[in-house]
Amino acid sequence: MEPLNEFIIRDEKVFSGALSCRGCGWALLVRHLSSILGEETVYVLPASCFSIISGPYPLNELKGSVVHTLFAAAPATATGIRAALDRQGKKDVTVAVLAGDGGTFDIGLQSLSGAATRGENILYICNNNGAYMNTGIQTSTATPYGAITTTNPAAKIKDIWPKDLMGIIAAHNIPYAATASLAFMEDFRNKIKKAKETPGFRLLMVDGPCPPGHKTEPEMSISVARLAVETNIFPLIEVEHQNYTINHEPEKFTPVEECMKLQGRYSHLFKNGSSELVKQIQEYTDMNWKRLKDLAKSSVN
Ligand SMILES: Cc1ncc(C[n+]2csc(CCOP(=O)(O)OP(=O)(O)O)c2C)c(N)n1
Ligand code: SF4
Ligand SMILES: [Mg+2]
Repeated sequence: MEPLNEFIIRDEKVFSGALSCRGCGWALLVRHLSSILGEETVYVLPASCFSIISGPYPLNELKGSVVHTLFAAAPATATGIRAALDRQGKKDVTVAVLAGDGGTFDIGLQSLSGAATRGENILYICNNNGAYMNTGIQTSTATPYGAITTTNPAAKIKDIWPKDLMGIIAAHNIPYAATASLAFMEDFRNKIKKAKETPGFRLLMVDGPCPPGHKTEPEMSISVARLAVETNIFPLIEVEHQNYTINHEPEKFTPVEECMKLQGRYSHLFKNGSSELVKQIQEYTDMNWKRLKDLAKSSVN
């Protein structure tokens, strides 16, 4: 693959005036994604904040075709669209699902697994902002441990570790899966290009800044996303047929609290200094990082 070696949008494929909050990951993600996929793309949207941001017809934000579908059914809808396009001989048209973590980790998981197992020629993008943001910050199985949402019971914190979606999707033995961050734009854009050019079922999971949900200042979105990678909270990896590659190794150790302290959803953990829970989150993060390094070491690359 010829790398893009740039992070500038030269060919804008969205109209101005996105309906997102300021500092929203969805808005930036889609600007870059669409500039690489081009107008000959069918976007399939299950319910999420992006259902709103994409705009009501005829005021669509995206230059391309947009199909809104049920929360649970995006990969199945995309499968049907793919089949219809292939029947028309339009094999070069990309079919891209744009889903949130709720639509991916929880409600659309069986449909996702079905399409991945069948090896459908679909590009699946998950904007993982760690909760059901569009309906008021409810917990999903992607919500990080220790975070406050509006639906956690009594103690008001999430006390379950998030699901390993990349591990689940890797087990489907698909040709290409990767994580990406808006703070590492060159890596992100190259992954979109690679995913576009790889035939078969492909998945990208992007860390999604969300100022109202994470309780951050809009201008901090990229700094927080960068720290999530530098602390190993959100490692940048690729998985090709179950072979792991680590794309960014932090040059120095940065404790998780550097990233967490900037987000109001964790403020309760720092009321009297750093809490026992922060220590547990650090241990879990270190363990997960070591696990990924071991997987990469034993992979055939
Ligand atoms: C079957 C169904 N249940 C609930 C809803 C209401 N709903 C719309 S968007 C949304 C939240 C989506 O969360 P996520 O997938 O994480 O995307 P985000 O809003 O965070 O971008 C919910 C619960 C719905 N549209 N359909
Ligand atoms: S609530 Fe979060 S994900 Fe939704 S539009 Fe606002 S910033 Fe984006
Ligand atoms: Mg979400």
